[in-house]
Amino acid sequence: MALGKVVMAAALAVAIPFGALAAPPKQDAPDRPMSGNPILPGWYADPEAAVFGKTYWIYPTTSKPYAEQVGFDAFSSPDLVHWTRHPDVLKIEAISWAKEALWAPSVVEKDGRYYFFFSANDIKNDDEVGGIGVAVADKPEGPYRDLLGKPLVGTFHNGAQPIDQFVFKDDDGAWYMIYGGWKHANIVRLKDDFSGVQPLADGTLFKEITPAPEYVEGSLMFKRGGRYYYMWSEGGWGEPDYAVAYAIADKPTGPFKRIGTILQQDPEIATSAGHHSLIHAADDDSWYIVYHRRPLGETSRHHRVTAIDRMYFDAQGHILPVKMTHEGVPAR
Ligand code: FUB
Repeated sequence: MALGKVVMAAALAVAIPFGALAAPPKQDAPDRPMSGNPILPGWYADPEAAVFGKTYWIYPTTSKPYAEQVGFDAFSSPDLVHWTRHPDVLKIEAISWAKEALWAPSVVEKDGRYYFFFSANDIKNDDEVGGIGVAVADKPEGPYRDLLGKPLVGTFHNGAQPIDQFVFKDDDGAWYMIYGGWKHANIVRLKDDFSGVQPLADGTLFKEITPAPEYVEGSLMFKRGGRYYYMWSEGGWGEPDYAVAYAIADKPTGPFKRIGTILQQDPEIATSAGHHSLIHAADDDSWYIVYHRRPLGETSRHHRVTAIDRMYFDAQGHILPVKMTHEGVPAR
């Protein structure tokens, strides 16, 4: 299984000429077992998908009232169909400065260690303690311990609430973090030991890259065909019209121009679809979108489930609208 997490797509992109491998939506592998949707049991949101070695991982937010969001579970699978729960891979007791609202993991491997970026406390101003933190472990399943003993980003910059971070490694080895709630997004370049931020090429530390007035939160970046794709969530996550949109640019710092919506509610399937991540299988250039959605008939904003479906590009490299399903994806 030759697979790479989307944050490793810089290396993969060399082998994928832009637009050369476009594929229309299709129903494939009818003989293989299907994952079904949702793929995780229980209320889980903001799923971060990763591939470490030959194992698929999902690190979600536990979707509960904020005061009860005091830990993270992880899930692993050999085939995208059979998932094993790893409870409490990061507990709030391991983060001295966090008290609630543990959200939106972004997990990467670097030099044989695993780094778990998270948001905590849902801070509303710079007087509150909280923001984006980072924890570290020797194994994907943890246990993770706080790396810094304080937030990595603990204040507002350019109006962006410090939440919903996504960590991205570029071709040249530079690590970037894209983040931000409250309708503003920033990009920062991380120090190599993830202990803080260092100046971007233009000298700024926190560069605003808000791609469109519709931007709300849930940033994600990947590289394909030498270009940078920026994806994000729009609307309110408690509302049915939560959705995912995207833009493309020649640099990770943009400028980005919104192209369109690719994931949104379907009256036959679910509402409130958003805050996603991606898996890219390099061997057959297939892409999977892992996202949360609200089952039809559910009204509690915390009742969000994690689902997986295929994502396709057209010949120009544009992302085609995702068809949400109850069937999910075939085993691989
Ligand atoms: O799960 C908590 C928050 O809901 C996330 O930070 C947002 O992106 C939204 O999904």
